Amino acid sequence: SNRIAVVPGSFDPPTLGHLDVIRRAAALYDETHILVVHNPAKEAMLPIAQRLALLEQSIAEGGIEGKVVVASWSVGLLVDYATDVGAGVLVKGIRSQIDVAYESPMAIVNRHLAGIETVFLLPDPAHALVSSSLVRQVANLGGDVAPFVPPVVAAFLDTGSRGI
Ligand code: COD
Repeated sequence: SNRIAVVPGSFDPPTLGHLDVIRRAAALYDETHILVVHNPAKEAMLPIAQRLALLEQSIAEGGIEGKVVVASWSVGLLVDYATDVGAGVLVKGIRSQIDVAYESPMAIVNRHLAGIETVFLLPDPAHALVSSSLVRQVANLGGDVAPFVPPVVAAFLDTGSRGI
């Protein structure tokens, strides 16, 4: 069904850019699954369980309306999760041409694998330059991440409760 969408990502940590895409997806679809996927290409900062908790709190704090489910996926293809929950659409946020180049081959493969379409959403330009990797760098060097992340994420990173 195309009424159910999956928004996949590393969300390490969730940013205001992620929240912008989540808000737009939740307004478009009857049911939106935010799926935390382990990306083996990136060195992780937060454990998956922590990312799930921060996403749930950010979504509640952001007053995002609609049916939103937060889940994680670590075995098998992303499209297997989508098929399992009856989703016909993956939603990805596009910051720049680099995202288009990175996402396009995956979108074609996912359509071949499972007939699942990928919908690209453009963020509010105010958040278009924010990335989790930027936030990880600023946090690791002791800088203030508050302009880039939901308040609950800023509070979590500020308290140094990451255990590093
Ligand atoms: N503005 C708008 N969109 C944004 C912003 C921003 N500031 N920041 C991030 N986004 C978007 C990203 O473009 C992406 O769509 C999403 O939010 C998540 O971003 P990240 O950085 O948290 O996640 P990524 O880029 O590490 O994505 C990881 C995935 C696991 C989703 C990705 O690698 C993927 O789809 N993998 C497929 C796994 C699979 O099944 N492979 C086989 C077939 S290809």
